[in-house]
Amino acid sequence: MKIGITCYPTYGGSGIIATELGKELANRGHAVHFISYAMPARLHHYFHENIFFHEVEVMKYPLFEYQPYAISLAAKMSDIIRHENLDLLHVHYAIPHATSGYLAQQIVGADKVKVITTLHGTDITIVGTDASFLPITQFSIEKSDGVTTVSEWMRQETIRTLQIQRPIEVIPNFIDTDLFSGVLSRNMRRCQLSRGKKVLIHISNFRPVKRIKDVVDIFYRVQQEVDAILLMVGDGPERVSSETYCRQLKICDKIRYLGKQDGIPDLLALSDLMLFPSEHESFGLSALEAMSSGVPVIGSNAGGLREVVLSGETGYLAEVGDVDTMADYAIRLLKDHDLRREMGRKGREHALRSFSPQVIIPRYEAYYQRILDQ
Ligand code: GMT
Repeated sequence: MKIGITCYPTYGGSGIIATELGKELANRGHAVHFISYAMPARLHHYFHENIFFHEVEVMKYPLFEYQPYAISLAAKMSDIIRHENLDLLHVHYAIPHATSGYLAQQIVGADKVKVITTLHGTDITIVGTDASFLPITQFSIEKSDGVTTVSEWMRQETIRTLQIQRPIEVIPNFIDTDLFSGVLSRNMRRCQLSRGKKVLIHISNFRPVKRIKDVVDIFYRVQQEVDAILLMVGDGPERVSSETYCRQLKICDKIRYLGKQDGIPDLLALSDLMLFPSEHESFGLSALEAMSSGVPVIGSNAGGLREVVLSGETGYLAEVGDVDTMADYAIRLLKDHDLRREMGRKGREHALRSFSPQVIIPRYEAYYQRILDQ
């Protein structure tokens, strides 16, 4: 197939999934055309003969106080659909990609290309349901030829909040289980970060939905009982207030803010436990990366995370905001090496069985074919 993929090119989960999906499809012989305003982060230093990148440029003009990216994207999409003869366009994150996809399809003709939209989470739960976007989100989803999302919770949430009539297919996220194997690289074996202490890790975009203060509160309780450090990986609006809070608690010497990192597999291989106390997650890709690396996850009993972390087997889930219970679980796991290792082993097994590319990519291929046959 000839497939166009549009996503945010940054470090967010939706961009990562879109890029890794493109790579896997290219390995299976499909031609994959990425269309975005910048090359997706996971495509840097990666060359494949079946992968193409088309950059969307938005003309600067004094009249434009806000640059109209969505329509420049639609124009670029229509050009690539026509000249590369794309069979389908798979857009990740509804706003504005599903809208641009619909517009591009109208330009080239609905018989020329199918548009598939994957809903990733905040495109529905936070952005899409905001009054300023609601009608266009609903419209663009209903007009897509196919709609997928990453968990059953997210499917139900989309129907509940947007009253979507069209069927939504659940295809869970996947990860490269060879890359996230929990094996320390040579470079990391030399790393002096932990110095024999237990390592807790949190990875996110530091947005309010991630409940960053809870991460620090949990760690505050943990470090009173266990000799441990916390790695805070990623960056975003809550980082500064979180650092200020650590100073107030006087535990800055035990918390390392590492910012955005490429070497996530290495950092996970070094870790004993992941903290993921989000308000909700459509899926929780970082939790899956941790499990695949053999790292148990302590998180919230909310949203799609319940479909990823098996509470009591691959980690523990507690009610949103219940930092005491989460800290108790963390302390129990950090003090019991055998329990932690067993949970890590089950997490790895669960990742391999349910979320590997070998399991998930054929589901996307079959879905594409179904939509093309309609
Ligand atoms: O909030 C984020 O983590 C970023 C966001 C994105 O679109 O990049 O993540 C969402 O999509 C990921 C990939 O499907 C999911 O793993 C995350 O759970 C989801 N985030 C939320 O639902 C808050």
